Amino acid sequence: MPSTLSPSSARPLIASAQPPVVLSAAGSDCSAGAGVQADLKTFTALGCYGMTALTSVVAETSVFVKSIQLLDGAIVEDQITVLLEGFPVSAAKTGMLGGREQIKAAVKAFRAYKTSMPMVVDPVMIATSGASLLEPDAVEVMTNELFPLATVLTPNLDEAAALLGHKISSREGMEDSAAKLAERYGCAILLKGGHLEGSHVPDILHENGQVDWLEGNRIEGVNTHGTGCTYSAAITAGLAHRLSLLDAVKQAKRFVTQAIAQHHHWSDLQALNQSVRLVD
Ligand code: PXL
Repeated sequence: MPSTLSPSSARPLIASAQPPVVLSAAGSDCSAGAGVQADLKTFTALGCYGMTALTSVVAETSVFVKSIQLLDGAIVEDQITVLLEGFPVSAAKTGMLGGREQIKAAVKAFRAYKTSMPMVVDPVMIATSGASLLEPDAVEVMTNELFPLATVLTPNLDEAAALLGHKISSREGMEDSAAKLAERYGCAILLKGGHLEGSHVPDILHENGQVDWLEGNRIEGVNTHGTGCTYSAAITAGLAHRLSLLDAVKQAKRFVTQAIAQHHHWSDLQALNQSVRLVD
């Protein structure tokens, strides 16, 4: 600090107000558009101190997944445990968990410290690029053991269709499906309509029998890799700031929409990826 500044006029390097602490248990996307990297950027942008428990490492870009390595359950459990033991975590989310072993480990760690902390569960199954991010035999463990910990589930239309066993292609279908999922899993459901055809991107929040639609306009021609991760991380940040679930979702939808509108153009990289894919 320069000696001409008196202590009272000096701006502290670290703000005294503590940001809420949030935790994401999810996979690593080395291209940093999705996964824990997207979560951390979102947490920071929304005034939270973000922490991560890695479940898997994915070698990918926004257009293809090259390989996936799932981490041992023991290290997944230990990361979550030390963070919940050591920090005042205000809210948590789960993203890509990958397989049965990782889901069981995360559930064991969260159950051991389950407080009234809100949990956002993003039932990640398939990447935007089309690659599977969840082993097929893990769906049952996810629904039976992880979903009961959720404050809110955030499926997209494909994930909701996989859970319900039928396609969803209209607003009426979304309303009906959100109600069915809320009843089946006993928690709030944010069903995201990004995969609906047309220029509108409506999402529906079903919470304790109350239904709210969140409207949005499609921004054409943008790679949306990572938007699901960003959305659920932004909801987690809002809940950590003690917003109601509806307000947290509204704020998160605005944040994601803005992020899509201000996307980076990596046109050279995308061209390179396309050619890598051809020879892969
Ligand atoms: O968008 C879902 C998702 C979650 N987690 C990781 C991912 C992706 C999509 O690619 O890579 C690590």
